Amino acid sequence: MSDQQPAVDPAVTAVADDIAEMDIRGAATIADAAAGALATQAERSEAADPAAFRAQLRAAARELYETRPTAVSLPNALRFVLRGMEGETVADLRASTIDRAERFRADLSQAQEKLGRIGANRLRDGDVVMTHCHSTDALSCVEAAVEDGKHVEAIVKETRPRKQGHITARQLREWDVPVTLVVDNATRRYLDDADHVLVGADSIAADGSVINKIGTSGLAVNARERGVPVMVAAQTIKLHPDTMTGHTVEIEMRDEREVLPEPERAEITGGDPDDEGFVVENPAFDVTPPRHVDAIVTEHGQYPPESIVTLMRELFGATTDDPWSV
Ligand code: RI2
Repeated sequence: MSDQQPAVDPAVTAVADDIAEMDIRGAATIADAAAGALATQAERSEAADPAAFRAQLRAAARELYETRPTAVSLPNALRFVLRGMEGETVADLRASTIDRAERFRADLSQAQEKLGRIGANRLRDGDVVMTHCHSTDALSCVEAAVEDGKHVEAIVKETRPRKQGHITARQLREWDVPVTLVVDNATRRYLDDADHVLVGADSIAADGSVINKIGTSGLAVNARERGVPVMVAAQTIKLHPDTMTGHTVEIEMRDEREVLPEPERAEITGGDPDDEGFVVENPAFDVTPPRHVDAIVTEHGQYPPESIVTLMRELFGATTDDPWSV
């Protein structure tokens, strides 16, 4: 059977591996890389006929789809590109797929710029934002505010276990934004110094729930208690259309070694790798209910979380399909 599997180009497999390992990470960046990988598959395909070409593209999309389950930007990107694959010949299919992927990538970066300009309107001169993880959508709001001549400062949460706060801090320093880095446990104390909580999203559900890096929900609850508004910056590629029909968003559970390296584990268990009484869990995301979110900022404007479903219906219709599983 295996020799009948459509050939997926090694460059696509390399992108899929990088997404799974988080060398390529962040919902928008993953979507961009996945669209680029489908274009590469189209470019390099040696399929002899249109059916074989389509099967290869679907197989490539499947491999990319199976890397990480939570950020809906990935299936949304794959769907968008595969739906644009049109033509009666291999040459036409190739050209239409590459065009569609290029359009997707251009739209993505434009959407982020627009979103940033809208989000920047919420930031006043002298404001302090508290960030969690590393979100290019969230940082585009700070970038636009700085371009507008506003002085913005940031309290950057480290974000265990992978410390993406370091990426945020590096980016902000490149823009000359003053940064205070704090451990996640210091959140509540430093909320007193913040004017906004500013985070991104991996997926947004139809009821306005925000699925983002683990720790976001606790941050939002604390912010509500402290009276600090919570702003979620999310391009519409993060809207999860399946949630309109009752599906839930799968929360990715990652390898425990991200939390506890093996030598440290051995210190706890006395070197017993089969100690059933000791468990490490590593969920990558959590769900922040809409009541703890003040605004979702998209490239179409800002929305109270409860009304995001209207935008979702408008952009995605009522149903979705998985063209890679045909
Ligand atoms: P942008 C990240 O997930 C973070 O949760 C971040 O808030 C979100 O993606 C959105 O990032 P991970 O890939 O699309 O680090 O705004 O697990 O860049």
